[in-house]
Amino acid sequence: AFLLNVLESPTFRSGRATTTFIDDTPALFKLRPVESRTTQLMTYIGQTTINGFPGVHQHSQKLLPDFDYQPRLKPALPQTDLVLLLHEQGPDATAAWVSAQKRVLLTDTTLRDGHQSLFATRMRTRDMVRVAKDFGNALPNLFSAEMWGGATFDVAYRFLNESPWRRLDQLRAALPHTLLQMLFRGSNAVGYQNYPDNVIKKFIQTAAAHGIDVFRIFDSLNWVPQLTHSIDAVRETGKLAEGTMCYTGDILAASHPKYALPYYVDLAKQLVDAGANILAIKDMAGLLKPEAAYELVAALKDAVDVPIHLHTHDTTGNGVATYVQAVNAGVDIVDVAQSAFSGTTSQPSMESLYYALANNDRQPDLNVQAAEVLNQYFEKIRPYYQDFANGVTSPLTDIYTVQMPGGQYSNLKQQAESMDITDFEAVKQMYAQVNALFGDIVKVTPSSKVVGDMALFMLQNHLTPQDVLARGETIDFPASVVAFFKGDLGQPVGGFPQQLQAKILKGAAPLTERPGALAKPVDFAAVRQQLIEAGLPHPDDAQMLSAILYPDVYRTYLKNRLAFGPITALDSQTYFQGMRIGERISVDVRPGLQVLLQLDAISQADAAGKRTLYFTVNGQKREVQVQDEA
Ligand code: 3PY
Ligand code: ZN
Repeated sequence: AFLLNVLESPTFRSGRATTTFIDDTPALFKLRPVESRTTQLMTYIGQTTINGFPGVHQHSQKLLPDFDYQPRLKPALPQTDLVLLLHEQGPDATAAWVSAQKRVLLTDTTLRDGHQSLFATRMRTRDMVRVAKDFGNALPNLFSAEMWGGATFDVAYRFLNESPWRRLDQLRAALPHTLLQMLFRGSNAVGYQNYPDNVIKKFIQTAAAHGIDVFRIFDSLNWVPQLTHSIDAVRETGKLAEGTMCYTGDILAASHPKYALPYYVDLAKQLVDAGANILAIKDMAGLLKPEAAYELVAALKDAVDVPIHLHTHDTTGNGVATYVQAVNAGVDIVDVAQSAFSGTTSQPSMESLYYALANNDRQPDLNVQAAEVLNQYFEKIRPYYQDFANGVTSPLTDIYTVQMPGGQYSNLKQQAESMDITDFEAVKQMYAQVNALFGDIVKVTPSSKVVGDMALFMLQNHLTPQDVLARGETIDFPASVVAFFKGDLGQPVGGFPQQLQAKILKGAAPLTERPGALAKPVDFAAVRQQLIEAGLPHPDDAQMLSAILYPDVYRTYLKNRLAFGPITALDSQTYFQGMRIGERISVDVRPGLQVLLQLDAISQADAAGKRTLYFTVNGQKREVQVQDEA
């Protein structure tokens, strides 16, 4: 319990988890009793009821009745168990099996990019795990389920108060015959900055040990030197390395000369030479139009021998058309989501694609009725997450010129609103102008954030691109922009625009090397020792990596876990909305231990602003006090 004290130490709070804070803070070791599980639950429910949850509106009524989901589908085994194949014969044999399939294979992204792109990555593990058996039985012949990486890691800890590692462990156990896939940001791992090489390698080894089979590895500038280290690390684990090219521009238009077909063909060859078992095309903004998809896939099939895996977003409404043409050109795998979590900024619908390929001899091997039963579950839980929706309800074709990734749209909108910039059309136009100013760069996490930060900065300060070029040396640019021009994210295609770079760096020398190669390795033994001293008796690699990647967020997570206890067992409406007077819930705090909780009354705030919530818990009267922050 003394962990709680440690976690409040300013050093831990500052995010410098790799510095030694134990020596300086002996007072951390005072023990505090851990509250009972029921008190922990009442405390969380009380706080959420009184003070709300970030981003969630007050709802006077439950949005939908609670339901106890029971599996509905009969057991179904895959034709070929790819988990077994990968385990027994390795990644090259598995990739060769993929290449030999006549039908197009599917990756289901519902549990990662689907909810990341529609609902800010807020889907809770509980809502995934209870449908996992049906998921496996509905989709036995999937290539993979993408269920980890990208923003998952950060959001799970920060907003859902749950461990992403535990999610991985639980889904691994529930889906023994499905390849599990993650999105890995290359040198940026699952974060927004470069990490030392030893952290990247340790992360990949640990994720593999917890059950990730397919690592989709991208770099936010398509800079190959930042990918090779991760590809090597994945190959050492015996898992599948997907070398990824982020798609930008338009290969069939003259508007983006840097990103013509030969650029991608050359990049593909470099990735395969670097050891990629599979080549992924990551069309994060949904810019790849159907005819361009045909040309690109056909050219890549000629150029490389590994399977081609295509990822798009349906932001423009043309996702299924793009996939149909890619299928006609021989693409091996495409990414789709369950219909209820598909469309607009998410992936195209699995079921729609299935029907779009009727009478095509490459139609996927899918029991579409079973998929539709599975989809009913996702339809049912979607309302839990509606408050996090990004407001995109119909196709956005201006994305073809703005080139903003699906996942960035809502973030940037919120960022703009928080700065009192309400004209989002102006933000979008400026985003495109900044991209041109920067020399037309690949825009995906984290490079897309740099472009977004600059666009907002220019709008706020009434700057045009001409102003920036004319008097940039007098302008104090946002930190992310300065870091980008310093080379902290790596080197963009064709290099930096040098005049602008000089004005932004104001005499500082830019890096031309890979930042990860220069970074000092993290001393794992020291981090482990600090966690032990902080009260985690046996920190494992997963805990250590969390403390390294997200020190502040992880610290708050540990602190909340002590304060709130088994809140991952709460139903999602209670988790996000708290309770209304008269409501009753049951919580399985652990197997065989169920708590019945009813909220009876809430007092007015006392002089100190505290309110009392009166509960009946398993028939007994209980109460908890909460500070009203309103
Ligand atoms: C991520 O990095 O989270 C992405 O989904 C990028 O497209
Ligand atoms: Zn995506």
